[in-house]
Amino acid sequence: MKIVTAVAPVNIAVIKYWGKRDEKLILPINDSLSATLSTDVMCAKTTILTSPDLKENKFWLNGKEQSFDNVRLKNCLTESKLNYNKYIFALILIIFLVKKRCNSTLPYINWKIAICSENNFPTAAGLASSAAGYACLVYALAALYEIDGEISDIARLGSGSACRSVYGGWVRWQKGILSSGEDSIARPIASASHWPEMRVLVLVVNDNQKKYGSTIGMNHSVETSTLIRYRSESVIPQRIEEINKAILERNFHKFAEITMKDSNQFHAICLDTYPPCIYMNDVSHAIVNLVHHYNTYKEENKVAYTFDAGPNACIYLLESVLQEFLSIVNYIFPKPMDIKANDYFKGL
Ligand code: 2P0
Repeated sequence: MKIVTAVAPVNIAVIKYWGKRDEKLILPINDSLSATLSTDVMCAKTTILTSPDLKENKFWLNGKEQSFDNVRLKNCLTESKLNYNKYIFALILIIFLVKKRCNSTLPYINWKIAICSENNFPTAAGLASSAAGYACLVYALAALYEIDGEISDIARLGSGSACRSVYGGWVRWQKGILSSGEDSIARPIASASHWPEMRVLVLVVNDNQKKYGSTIGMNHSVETSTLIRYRSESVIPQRIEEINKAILERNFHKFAEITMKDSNQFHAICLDTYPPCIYMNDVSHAIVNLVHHYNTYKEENKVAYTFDAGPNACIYLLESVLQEFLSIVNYIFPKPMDIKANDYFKGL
Protein backbone atom coordinates (compact mmCIF):
# COMPACT_ATOMS: atom_id res chain seq x y z
CA MET A 1 0.00 0.00 0.00
CA LYS A 2 1.18 3.55 -0.68
CA ILE A 3 -0.42 6.75 0.60
CA VAL A 4 0.35 10.45 -0.03
CA THR A 5 -1.21 13.69 1.18
CA ALA A 6 -0.75 17.13 -0.38
CA VAL A 7 -1.99 20.58 0.56
CA ALA A 8 -2.27 23.41 -1.98
CA PRO A 9 -3.41 26.96 -1.23
CA VAL A 10 -5.46 29.28 -3.42
CA ASN A 11 -3.71 31.90 -5.50
CA ILE A 12 -4.90 35.48 -5.93
CA ALA A 13 -4.18 36.96 -9.36
CA VAL A 14 -2.95 40.52 -9.69
CA ILE A 15 -2.94 40.22 -13.48
CA LYS A 16 -6.08 38.29 -14.31
CA TYR A 17 -6.50 35.29 -16.60
CA TRP A 18 -9.68 35.85 -18.59
CA GLY A 19 -10.31 34.22 -21.96
CA LYS A 20 -9.09 31.13 -23.77
CA ARG A 21 -7.73 30.64 -27.25
CA ASP A 22 -8.17 26.86 -26.97
CA GLU A 23 -11.06 25.53 -24.91
CA LYS A 24 -9.95 21.89 -24.74
CA LEU A 25 -6.29 22.49 -23.87
CA ILE A 26 -7.16 25.48 -21.65
CA LEU A 27 -4.77 27.86 -23.38
CA PRO A 28 -5.23 31.49 -22.30
CA ILE A 29 -5.21 34.60 -24.47
CA ASN A 30 -2.99 36.46 -22.01
CA ASP A 31 -0.28 35.91 -19.41
CA SER A 32 -1.38 36.19 -15.79
CA LEU A 33 0.41 36.63 -12.48
CA SER A 34 -0.57 35.74 -8.92
CA ALA A 35 0.61 35.15 -5.39
CA THR A 36 -0.01 31.76 -3.84
CA LEU A 37 -1.21 32.13 -0.26
CA SER A 38 0.18 30.22 2.68
CA THR A 39 -1.15 26.79 3.60
CA ASP A 40 -2.56 28.08 6.94
CA VAL A 41 -5.91 29.06 5.47
CA MET A 42 -7.92 28.63 2.28
CA CYS A 43 -6.38 25.51 0.88
CA ALA A 44 -7.29 22.19 -0.64
CA LYS A 45 -6.11 18.91 0.82
CA THR A 46 -5.91 15.66 -1.12
CA THR A 47 -5.01 12.21 0.12
CA ILE A 48 -4.47 9.38 -2.35
CA LEU A 49 -4.12 5.77 -1.42
CA THR A 50 -3.21 2.94 -3.74
CA SER A 51 -3.35 -0.70 -2.76
CA PRO A 52 -3.55 -4.09 -4.48
CA ASP A 53 -6.63 -4.75 -2.31
CA LEU A 54 -8.70 -1.92 -3.80
CA LYS A 55 -11.30 -3.38 -6.17
CA GLU A 56 -12.24 -0.10 -7.89
CA ASN A 57 -11.17 3.51 -8.10
CA LYS A 58 -12.87 5.74 -5.52
CA PHE A 59 -13.20 9.49 -5.25
CA TRP A 60 -14.61 11.69 -2.48
CA LEU A 61 -14.99 15.44 -2.93
CA ASN A 62 -15.71 17.42 0.26
CA GLY A 63 -16.96 14.25 1.96
CA LYS A 64 -19.30 13.12 -0.84
CA GLU A 65 -18.45 10.10 -2.90
CA GLN A 66 -18.48 10.82 -6.65
CA SER A 67 -19.10 8.12 -9.23
CA PHE A 68 -15.84 7.32 -10.89
CA ASP A 69 -15.69 4.00 -12.76
CA ASN A 70 -18.95 3.83 -14.60
CA VAL A 71 -20.09 3.23 -18.11
CA ARG A 72 -20.95 6.81 -18.95
CA LEU A 73 -17.58 7.92 -17.78
CA LYS A 74 -15.81 5.43 -19.99
CA ASN A 75 -17.94 6.58 -22.93
CA CYS A 76 -17.02 10.10 -22.10
CA LEU A 77 -13.35 9.23 -22.26
CA THR A 78 -13.52 7.31 -25.49
CA GLU A 79 -15.81 9.75 -27.28
CA SER A 80 -14.28 12.87 -25.74
CA LYS A 81 -17.66 14.07 -24.55
CA LEU A 82 -17.10 16.77 -22.01
CA ASN A 83 -20.72 17.21 -21.04
CA TYR A 84 -21.12 14.38 -18.51
CA ASN A 85 -19.15 15.66 -15.58
CA LYS A 86 -16.38 18.11 -16.25
CA TYR A 87 -14.69 17.51 -12.93
CA ILE A 88 -14.58 13.72 -13.23
CA PHE A 89 -13.50 13.96 -16.86
CA ALA A 90 -10.62 16.23 -15.87
CA LEU A 91 -9.72 13.87 -13.04
CA ILE A 92 -9.46 10.87 -15.37
CA LEU A 93 -7.47 12.89 -17.89
CA ILE A 94 -5.08 14.11 -15.19
CA ILE A 95 -4.49 10.59 -13.84
CA PHE A 96 -3.84 9.37 -17.37
CA LEU A 97 -1.31 12.15 -18.08
CA VAL A 98 0.52 11.78 -14.77
CA LYS A 99 0.85 8.03 -15.28
CA LYS A 100 2.09 8.62 -18.83
CA ARG A 101 4.87 10.83 -17.45
CA CYS A 102 6.01 8.46 -14.70
CA ASN A 103 8.28 5.45 -14.80
CA SER A 104 6.07 2.68 -16.17
CA THR A 105 7.97 0.03 -14.22
CA LEU A 106 6.62 1.30 -10.86
CA PRO A 107 5.26 -1.88 -9.22
CA TYR A 108 1.97 -0.25 -8.18
CA ILE A 109 1.18 1.61 -11.39
CA ASN A 110 -1.82 -0.58 -12.19
CA TRP A 111 -3.29 -0.72 -8.70
CA LYS A 112 -6.62 1.06 -8.16
CA ILE A 113 -6.60 4.34 -6.24
CA ALA A 114 -8.81 6.07 -3.69
CA ILE A 115 -8.77 9.88 -3.71
CA CYS A 116 -10.12 12.10 -0.97
CA SER A 117 -10.19 15.86 -1.72
CA GLU A 118 -11.50 18.70 0.38
CA ASN A 119 -11.45 22.49 0.55
CA ASN A 120 -11.52 24.39 3.82
CA PHE A 121 -13.37 27.37 2.26
CA PRO A 122 -16.51 27.90 0.11
CA THR A 123 -16.43 26.09 -3.22
CA ALA A 124 -17.18 28.08 -6.39
CA ALA A 125 -17.77 31.40 -4.66
CA GLY A 126 -15.11 33.18 -6.65
CA LEU A 127 -12.45 32.16 -4.15
CA ALA A 128 -10.27 30.12 -6.50
CA SER A 129 -11.40 26.76 -5.10
CA SER A 130 -10.83 24.92 -8.37
CA ALA A 131 -7.29 26.29 -8.65
CA ALA A 132 -6.31 24.89 -5.26
CA GLY A 133 -8.24 21.66 -5.82
CA TYR A 134 -6.65 20.71 -9.14
CA ALA A 135 -3.18 21.88 -8.13
CA CYS A 136 -3.42 19.71 -5.04
CA LEU A 137 -4.68 16.71 -6.96
CA VAL A 138 -1.88 16.91 -9.52
CA TYR A 139 0.75 17.51 -6.85
CA ALA A 140 -0.44 14.47 -4.86
CA LEU A 141 -0.56 12.26 -7.96
CA ALA A 142 2.91 13.41 -8.99
CA ALA A 143 4.18 12.49 -5.52
CA LEU A 144 2.45 9.12 -5.65
CA TYR A 145 3.91 8.26 -9.05
CA GLU A 146 7.27 9.88 -8.27
CA ILE A 147 7.33 12.53 -10.98
CA ASP A 148 10.01 15.20 -10.63
CA GLY A 149 9.57 17.42 -13.67
CA GLU A 150 6.96 19.81 -15.03
CA ILE A 151 3.40 19.34 -13.72
CA SER A 152 1.88 22.81 -14.07
CA ASP A 153 0.77 21.97 -17.63
CA ILE A 154 -1.21 19.00 -16.28
CA ALA A 155 -2.79 21.10 -13.51
CA ARG A 156 -3.77 23.63 -16.19
CA LEU A 157 -5.93 20.99 -17.86
CA GLY A 158 -8.10 20.79 -14.74
CA SER A 159 -8.58 24.52 -14.40
CA GLY A 160 -6.43 27.19 -16.00
CA SER A 161 -5.58 29.06 -12.82
CA ALA A 162 -4.61 25.78 -11.08
CA CYS A 163 -1.25 25.81 -12.85
CA ARG A 164 -0.24 28.85 -10.75
CA SER A 165 -1.07 27.12 -7.42
CA VAL A 166 1.49 24.39 -8.12
CA TYR A 167 4.17 26.85 -6.97
CA GLY A 168 4.43 29.03 -3.89
CA GLY A 169 5.22 32.76 -3.86
CA TRP A 170 4.78 34.95 -6.94
CA VAL A 171 3.94 32.97 -10.04
CA ARG A 172 3.54 33.90 -13.68
CA TRP A 173 1.53 31.77 -16.09
CA GLN A 174 2.96 32.38 -19.53
CA LYS A 175 0.31 31.94 -22.18
CA GLY A 176 2.70 30.29 -24.62
CA ILE A 177 2.49 30.40 -28.38
CA LEU A 178 2.45 26.73 -29.37
CA SER A 179 -0.87 25.18 -30.36
CA SER A 180 0.12 22.01 -28.46
CA GLY A 181 0.12 23.99 -25.20
CA GLU A 182 3.54 22.66 -24.16
CA ASP A 183 4.81 26.16 -23.42
CA SER A 184 1.69 27.32 -21.55
CA ILE A 185 3.14 26.72 -18.10
CA ALA A 186 3.54 28.47 -14.77
CA ARG A 187 6.90 29.72 -13.49
CA PRO A 188 7.75 31.20 -10.08
CA ILE A 189 9.19 34.71 -10.38
CA ALA A 190 9.92 35.29 -6.68
CA SER A 191 9.48 33.31 -3.49
CA ALA A 192 7.08 34.39 -0.77
CA SER A 193 10.05 35.26 1.46
CA HIS A 194 11.15 37.82 -1.16
CA TRP A 195 8.50 40.23 0.19
CA PRO A 196 7.93 39.03 3.76
CA GLU A 197 5.86 42.05 4.85
CA MET A 198 3.17 41.33 2.24
CA ARG A 199 -0.24 40.31 3.56
CA VAL A 200 -3.53 39.39 1.91
CA LEU A 201 -6.94 39.95 3.46
CA VAL A 202 -9.95 38.26 1.95
CA LEU A 203 -13.13 40.18 2.72
CA VAL A 204 -16.00 37.77 2.18
CA VAL A 205 -18.90 39.83 0.92
CA ASN A 206 -20.92 36.79 -0.12
CA ASP A 207 -19.94 33.14 -0.14
CA ASN A 208 -22.88 31.81 -2.20
CA GLN A 209 -22.02 29.98 -5.41
CA LYS A 210 -21.49 32.49 -8.19
CA LYS A 211 -24.18 33.06 -10.82
CA TYR A 212 -21.90 32.78 -13.84
CA GLY A 213 -19.00 30.37 -13.52
CA SER A 214 -15.64 31.67 -14.74
CA THR A 215 -15.47 29.21 -17.64
CA ILE A 216 -18.81 30.34 -19.09
CA GLY A 217 -18.16 33.98 -18.27
CA MET A 218 -14.80 34.11 -20.03
CA ASN A 219 -16.16 32.25 -23.06
CA HIS A 220 -18.92 34.84 -23.43
CA SER A 221 -16.36 37.60 -23.04
CA VAL A 222 -14.19 36.17 -25.82
CA GLU A 223 -17.26 35.89 -28.06
CA THR A 224 -18.77 39.31 -27.44
CA SER A 225 -16.37 41.80 -25.83
CA THR A 226 -14.29 44.10 -27.98
CA LEU A 227 -12.33 45.34 -24.99
CA ILE A 228 -10.95 41.87 -24.21
CA ARG A 229 -8.88 41.79 -27.42
CA TYR A 230 -7.49 45.26 -26.77
CA ARG A 231 -6.47 44.16 -23.26
CA SER A 232 -4.74 40.94 -24.31
CA GLU A 233 -2.94 42.47 -27.29
CA SER A 234 -2.16 46.03 -26.21
CA VAL A 235 -2.28 46.21 -22.42
CA ILE A 236 -1.12 42.98 -20.80
CA PRO A 237 2.27 42.50 -22.51
CA GLN A 238 3.58 45.76 -21.04
CA ARG A 239 1.57 45.61 -17.79
CA ILE A 240 2.88 42.18 -16.82
CA GLU A 241 6.50 43.30 -17.22
CA GLU A 242 5.80 46.40 -15.11
CA ILE A 243 4.26 44.45 -12.24
CA ASN A 244 7.01 41.85 -12.44
CA LYS A 245 9.51 44.68 -11.96
CA ALA A 246 7.47 46.26 -9.13
CA ILE A 247 7.42 42.92 -7.29
CA LEU A 248 11.14 42.31 -7.76
CA GLU A 249 11.86 45.87 -6.52
CA ARG A 250 9.25 45.58 -3.74
CA ASN A 251 7.67 48.81 -4.97
CA PHE A 252 4.27 48.62 -3.28
CA HIS A 253 2.92 51.90 -4.69
CA LYS A 254 3.42 50.75 -8.28
CA PHE A 255 2.38 47.17 -7.54
CA ALA A 256 -0.89 48.43 -6.04
CA GLU A 257 -1.66 50.76 -8.94
CA ILE A 258 -1.23 47.99 -11.51
CA THR A 259 -3.16 45.45 -9.42
CA MET A 260 -6.17 47.77 -9.03
CA LYS A 261 -6.11 48.85 -12.68
CA ASP A 262 -6.05 45.25 -13.85
CA SER A 263 -8.92 44.25 -11.58
CA ASN A 264 -10.93 47.21 -12.85
CA GLN A 265 -10.18 46.38 -16.48
CA PHE A 266 -11.14 42.75 -15.99
CA HIS A 267 -14.52 43.81 -14.55
CA ALA A 268 -14.91 46.36 -17.34
CA ILE A 269 -14.59 43.43 -19.77
CA CYS A 270 -17.24 41.56 -17.80
CA LEU A 271 -19.51 44.58 -18.27
CA ASP A 272 -18.54 44.79 -21.95
CA THR A 273 -19.61 41.13 -22.35
CA TYR A 274 -23.06 40.79 -23.88
CA PRO A 275 -25.19 40.06 -21.91
CA PRO A 276 -22.91 41.37 -19.17
CA CYS A 277 -21.64 39.12 -16.39
CA ILE A 278 -21.62 41.21 -13.26
CA TYR A 279 -19.62 39.86 -10.36
CA MET A 280 -19.08 42.86 -8.10
CA ASN A 281 -21.93 44.26 -6.00
CA ASP A 282 -22.55 47.49 -4.05
CA VAL A 283 -20.46 46.31 -1.10
CA SER A 284 -17.59 45.46 -3.48
CA HIS A 285 -17.76 48.98 -4.90
CA ALA A 286 -17.87 50.45 -1.40
CA ILE A 287 -14.62 48.59 -0.65
CA VAL A 288 -13.07 50.05 -3.82
CA ASN A 289 -14.03 53.55 -2.65
CA LEU A 290 -12.69 52.92 0.82
CA VAL A 291 -9.31 51.78 -0.52
CA HIS A 292 -8.97 54.84 -2.78
CA HIS A 293 -9.92 57.18 0.09
CA TYR A 294 -7.41 55.47 2.36
CA ASN A 295 -4.64 55.73 -0.23
CA THR A 296 -5.45 59.40 -0.88
CA TYR A 297 -5.30 60.10 2.85
CA LYS A 298 -1.90 58.34 3.04
CA GLU A 299 -0.68 60.24 -0.05
CA GLU A 300 0.51 56.99 -1.66
CA ASN A 301 -0.90 53.55 -2.36
CA LYS A 302 -0.78 51.57 0.85
CA VAL A 303 -3.56 49.12 0.03
CA ALA A 304 -4.66 47.40 -3.20
CA TYR A 305 -7.94 45.62 -3.95
CA THR A 306 -8.50 42.95 -6.53
CA PHE A 307 -11.76 41.12 -7.31
CA ASP A 308 -12.10 37.76 -9.05
CA ALA A 309 -15.27 36.31 -10.55
CA GLY A 310 -17.32 37.16 -7.49
CA PRO A 311 -18.07 40.05 -5.10
CA ASN A 312 -15.40 39.16 -2.51
CA ALA A 313 -12.47 41.54 -2.15
CA CYS A 314 -8.86 40.41 -1.94
CA ILE A 315 -6.79 43.12 -0.32
CA TYR A 316 -3.03 43.24 -0.70
CA LEU A 317 -1.26 45.37 1.91
CA LEU A 318 1.91 45.47 3.96
CA GLU A 319 2.09 44.44 7.62
CA SER A 320 2.72 48.07 8.67
CA VAL A 321 -0.83 49.16 7.77
CA LEU A 322 -2.67 45.91 8.42
CA GLN A 323 -4.10 46.72 11.87
CA GLU A 324 -5.11 50.26 10.95
CA PHE A 325 -6.82 49.20 7.73
CA LEU A 326 -8.56 46.29 9.44
CA SER A 327 -9.93 48.62 12.13
CA ILE A 328 -11.35 50.89 9.45
CA VAL A 329 -12.95 47.94 7.64
CA ASN A 330 -14.48 46.71 10.88
CA TYR A 331 -15.78 50.20 11.65
CA ILE A 332 -17.34 50.76 8.21
CA PHE A 333 -18.64 47.22 7.66
CA PRO A 334 -19.51 46.20 11.21
CA LYS A 335 -21.45 42.99 10.74
CA PRO A 336 -21.98 41.07 7.54
CA MET A 337 -18.37 41.22 6.45
CA ASP A 338 -16.55 38.05 7.32
CA ILE A 339 -12.81 38.54 7.28
CA LYS A 340 -11.71 35.15 6.13
CA ALA A 341 -8.00 35.31 6.12
CA ASN A 342 -5.21 37.40 7.43
CA ASP A 343 -2.73 35.67 5.37
CA TYR A 344 0.97 35.24 5.44
CA PHE A 345 1.63 33.72 2.08
CA LYS A 346 4.55 31.44 2.52
CA GLY A 347 3.84 29.18 -0.39
CA LEU A 348 3.50 25.44 -0.66
C1 2P0 B 1 -7.57 34.50 -12.34
N1 2P0 B 1 -9.95 33.82 -12.69
O1 2P0 B 1 -6.58 34.85 -13.00
C2 2P0 B 1 -8.94 34.79 -12.95
C3 2P0 B 1 -9.53 36.07 -12.44
C4 2P0 B 1 -11.20 34.40 -12.33
C5 2P0 B 1 -11.02 35.85 -12.43
O2 2P0 B 1 -8.65 32.11 -13.25
O3 2P0 B 1 -12.17 27.75 -17.29
O4 2P0 B 1 -11.52 28.64 -12.81
O5 2P0 B 1 -11.31 26.34 -15.41
O6 2P0 B 1 -9.71 27.62 -16.87
O7 2P0 B 1 -9.20 28.75 -13.83
C6 2P0 B 1 -10.88 31.56 -12.92
O8 2P0 B 1 -10.74 30.72 -14.00
O9 2P0 B 1 -11.24 28.83 -15.31
C7 2P0 B 1 -9.75 32.51 -12.97
P1 2P0 B 1 -11.08 27.56 -16.27
P2 2P0 B 1 -10.61 29.13 -13.90
O10 2P0 B 1 -7.46 33.97 -11.21
